[in-house]
Amino acid sequence: MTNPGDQKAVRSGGVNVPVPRLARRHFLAGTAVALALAAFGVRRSLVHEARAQPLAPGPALRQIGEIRSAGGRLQAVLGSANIQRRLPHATETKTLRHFWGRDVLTGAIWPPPNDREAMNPGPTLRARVGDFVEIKFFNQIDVSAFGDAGIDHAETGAQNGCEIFTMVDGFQIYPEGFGDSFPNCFHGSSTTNVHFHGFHVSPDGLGDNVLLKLRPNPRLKEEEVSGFFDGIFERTRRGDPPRNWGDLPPGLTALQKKMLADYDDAAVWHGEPGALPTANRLLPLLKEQIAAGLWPQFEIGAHPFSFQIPNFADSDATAHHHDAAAAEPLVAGQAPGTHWYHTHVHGSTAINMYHGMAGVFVVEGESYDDKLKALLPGLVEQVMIVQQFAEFPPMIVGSSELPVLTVNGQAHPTIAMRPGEVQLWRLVNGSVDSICKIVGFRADDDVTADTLPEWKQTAQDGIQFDPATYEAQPFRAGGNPLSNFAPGNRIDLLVKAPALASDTPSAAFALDVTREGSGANPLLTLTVSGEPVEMTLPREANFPPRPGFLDDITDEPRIARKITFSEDGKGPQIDGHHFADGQYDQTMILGDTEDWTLFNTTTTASHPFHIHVNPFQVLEIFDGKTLYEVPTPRPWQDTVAIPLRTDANGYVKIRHRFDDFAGSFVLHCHILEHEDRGMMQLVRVIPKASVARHH
Ligand SMILES: [Cu+2]
Repeated sequence: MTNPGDQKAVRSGGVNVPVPRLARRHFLAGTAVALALAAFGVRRSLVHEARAQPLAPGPALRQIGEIRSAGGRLQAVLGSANIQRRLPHATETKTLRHFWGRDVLTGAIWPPPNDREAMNPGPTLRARVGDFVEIKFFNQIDVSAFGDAGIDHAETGAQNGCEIFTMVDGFQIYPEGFGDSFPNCFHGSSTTNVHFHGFHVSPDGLGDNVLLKLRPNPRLKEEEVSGFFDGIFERTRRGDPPRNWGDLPPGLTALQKKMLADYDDAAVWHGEPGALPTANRLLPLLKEQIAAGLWPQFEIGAHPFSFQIPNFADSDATAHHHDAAAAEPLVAGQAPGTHWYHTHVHGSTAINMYHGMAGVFVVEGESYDDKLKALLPGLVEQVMIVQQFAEFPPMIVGSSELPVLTVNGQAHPTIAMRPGEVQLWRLVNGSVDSICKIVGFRADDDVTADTLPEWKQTAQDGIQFDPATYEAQPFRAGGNPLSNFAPGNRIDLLVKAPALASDTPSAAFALDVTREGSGANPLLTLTVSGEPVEMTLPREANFPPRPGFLDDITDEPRIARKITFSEDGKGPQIDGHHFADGQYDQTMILGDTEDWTLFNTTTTASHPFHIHVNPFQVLEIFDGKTLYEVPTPRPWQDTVAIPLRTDANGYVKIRHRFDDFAGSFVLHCHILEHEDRGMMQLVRVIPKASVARHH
């Protein structure tokens, strides 16, 4: 299947077997590497990075534009669109895709219109627990602008559905060199959606619906859908949200049906416009899925995200039952903290994340940041997203390089603090494949400061620590296989700048991180200078307690599952198979507690496991040598790197409870090349109540 925007390029003789614009010698070198990688999976060992590079303070950390909620509503327009940018260390400008945003209340636009240079994440979204999220999401990507560079030309029926990268002499690097086949391959890269990572909301309909595939339509005008979307938001606020697709405003569904019919009529198949086989047409699929009671997966041009961020009051816990409908009390709430959003269409998650299509979503709340700010008046926040930028996933163009880690689009930015100051650093690992661990601060040898900066982790994956966990700092402690900053992970740190000696006007420190397969390297620089400030890090006794719904799970697990992540020469798989469309690999019952043991048989990479909707607690983690049992109270996570196989398979044992929301969603590896290539499962939570009877 193709996109409306494809036609121009294809009709004018667009190349179906695109050739990356690289010099031939690069192809040859790249091919040898690609073949070696495909055959032996030795990617990580090819990475060489120097240890402990000297400090080289970079530019001041860019502040990403924020769209903030007001009056209980986060009102934003978010768009996916083309952008021209020069990638880090590149000389040529490329056409990439990005997220832009507009604050509906202030009219402010991100990135700023005069910004022609920077690599950008999407705007930072900031709301409070209990707020309504009202996002008008557009896909305005112009596919024809990508020319013959291999973007989304694969679904035209001319090939097997996967993106294709070929050397000038015709040798196919991808997918042949990797043995990938549709749909578990890179494909469909101009189709977008948004995953709200870390959100405890419905996975269906207008919520955190990653099964949605929003096709581009750069000609659709905002005003054609804006009024319909406002009506949907208003209904959601008064507790009567649309329950299914047929419950949407009739004018909107009529417009969607017309755009789907236009697409079916115009799409190119085997070089011929309008020749799309029935099985590939979107309008018949829509009707079929509606008849089956599903939210249809294909929409065109625009989609409204409309949901409330659940506000859990401890008093709600008295009604502890598990058949939550809209008006019923919640069993769990939304943890206030550092969450994020990113594109999540199977087949194009990696490439779109390499283009930067992700942003931070800060959820504020009384139980966490309100209390930290009360303890630390004047507390400054630094909101940071770590990303890697590239035109294509490096593996498919035969590159063994890991793209440089950037923070807010910059390599090695600098944060300035005053002596004694404490700041809250919110860090998101939005990289595609870098399993990181924060090592700590380091000073240049010639700098004398009384001490290094102090730092304490306060939250993991946007979920605040219990005071005892804050005291124990398990993710910092050596001797356990926990990594705190794999792709998908978030960490909040309270960082306290040291006092300076009287003859030292300023000092600089590197914050070092390791990446799996390489040593420690500076992620950013902290400089300390100016008038000293009196601020004190919280202690266990005054650190904010967790709200009741974040107590450790004490329910007995009803079911134990074992799930195995492997590569083993067949590509990235879970339980011995790739992602299978329409096949539920795990079905859980609403309200159940389950223990899952997640194994990793791969010797070259940890696989960061992520599941949507509900977080979990790690009980045990094993790196093939050392078993670490996590003491209670246990931290919560929504992403955990399953250690790679050493003497034995690595594993993680987790406990989770499937609260509040029935529906279909996914679990997957957060190395996004693995996800796109099939290391993902479709799962569902079903209500306990059933009319089925045996007696
Ligand atoms: Cu993986």
